[in-house]
Amino acid sequence: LDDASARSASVYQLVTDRFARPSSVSSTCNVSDRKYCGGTWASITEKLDYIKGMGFDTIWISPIVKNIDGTTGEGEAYHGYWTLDPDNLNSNYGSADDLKALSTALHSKSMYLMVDVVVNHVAATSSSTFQPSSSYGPFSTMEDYHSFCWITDYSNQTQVENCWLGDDQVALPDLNTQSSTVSNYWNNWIKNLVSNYTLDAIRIDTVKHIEKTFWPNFVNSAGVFTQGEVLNGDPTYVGPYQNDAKVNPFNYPSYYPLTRAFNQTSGNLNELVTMTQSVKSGFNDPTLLGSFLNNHDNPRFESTVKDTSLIKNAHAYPFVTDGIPYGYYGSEAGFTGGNDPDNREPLWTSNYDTSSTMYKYFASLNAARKAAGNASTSFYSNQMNVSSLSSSSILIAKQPLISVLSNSGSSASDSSLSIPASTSGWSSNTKVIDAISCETLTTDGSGNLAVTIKQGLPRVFIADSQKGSVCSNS
Ligand code: ABC
Ligand code: CA
Repeated sequence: LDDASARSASVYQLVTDRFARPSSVSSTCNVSDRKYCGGTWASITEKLDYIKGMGFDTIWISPIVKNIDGTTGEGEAYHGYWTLDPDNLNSNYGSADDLKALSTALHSKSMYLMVDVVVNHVAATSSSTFQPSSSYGPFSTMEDYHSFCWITDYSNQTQVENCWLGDDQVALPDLNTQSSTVSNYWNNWIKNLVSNYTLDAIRIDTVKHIEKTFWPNFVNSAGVFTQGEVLNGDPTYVGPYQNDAKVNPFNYPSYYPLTRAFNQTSGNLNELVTMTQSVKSGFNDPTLLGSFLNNHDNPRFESTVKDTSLIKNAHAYPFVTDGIPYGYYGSEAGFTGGNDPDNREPLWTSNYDTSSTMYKYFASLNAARKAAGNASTSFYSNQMNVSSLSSSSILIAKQPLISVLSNSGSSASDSSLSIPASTSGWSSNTKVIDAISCETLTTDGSGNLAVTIKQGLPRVFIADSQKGSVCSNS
């Protein structure tokens, strides 16, 4: 994927060990054990229609390289982030042929493969006894590493870049990315990885832990779209990673206000509106950020919020706003896991039910986004306008998609609002459809739309003439 095609992607993030496993494996998967549960690439391949049925066209899988074996004080490396040797694959997930078969199967369904890569560090069971050796593949000498120090102060950027993540149980020895041996290795590695497995996009781990000057060459060598994790809520901190380092960050700045806007009926919507403005001024291109509500590092939104309307409004946000929407596996199954490791549940317990409310809900959101993109070539690249509509709702105008999100909750009484023609761009007597309720409404003689919010549900409108497959099953 290049930037332009990445904008129209919709990504389903899965944890390889937990998404699907061969039917021959039947052991119980206790998330709190932090052990491998048996998920494989071949089993993902068998479940692509389940993902495609929700309208996602891209999958983000866990890091694929060989990790440290055995168990640690923090369990096994089931998540894939504890690199041992980047020149080999993690055999727990399958073989190179299995991974190639996954890539081929995706492409035959017009889907895309995004692989997670960790460049900042490797892993070891102790900081004091860490000895580089040939088991670390290319990184076998002391010169390949920054000397040991823990990151203790996240406001000290030198420390963030050159000291070590992890703790006494699992240390993450920090690679000396300033060494040309190390950076040249990584640049060749990513080029070959993309080519060997025909990858379409890359998710980059721990971006803020490597100096910005490292990234442009790495991104260039990858040659495909990259979405990077800069785990920080401040847009002025994250912005330069897109503007200067050329990695497109996940929208962590919006993530925190997003959760606070919809986690209760008195949530703060203004903070979210203001953040959309800060993001516009802080990033060269907000339409290339990765938008998400859930992921593998944060407690699921549903772990603390139980109101079904609040949950639906929060999940709608990444799909009706600027940026590339990311859905996290298990959201469609109503999973409620909290902090790592509880948010990494096995999906097989859900029986991959395609008739659940949330499965169909994600299909509706993806259909709305797709219809808007098909109707207008500039939908994905034009920036949205977000404004306050009432004390409990916001209006998101990203023509031709016009949405109203509310935090009044499912027990709220009906409330009437008006979407002004000046914001929507609709002309008089235009028929529009709500992709969520499938209700059809018509604008008045001035192009304004009278809308009733019922049970605090989100409203996602598109002109009926542009609806494509929206509501085609109802
Ligand atoms: C293991 C255990 C956990 C245990 C933990 C201490 O150790 O499994 O149960 O709680 C992988 C695994 C994890 C594992 C870790 C460490 O390795 O997935 O299960 O945890 O061994 C990425 C990945 C992540 C991955 C790694 C390591 C990195 O997405 O899955 O973890 O390869 C930092 C990093 C970030 C990293 C994250 C886990 O830790 O920067 O790259 N994620 C502040 C800091 C952030 C920090 C964050 C969390 O805390 O600024 O740098 O992230 O510790 C906002 C502020 C932010 C602030 C947040 C909390 O609040 O603006 O700055 O973030 O308002
Ligand atoms: Ca580093």
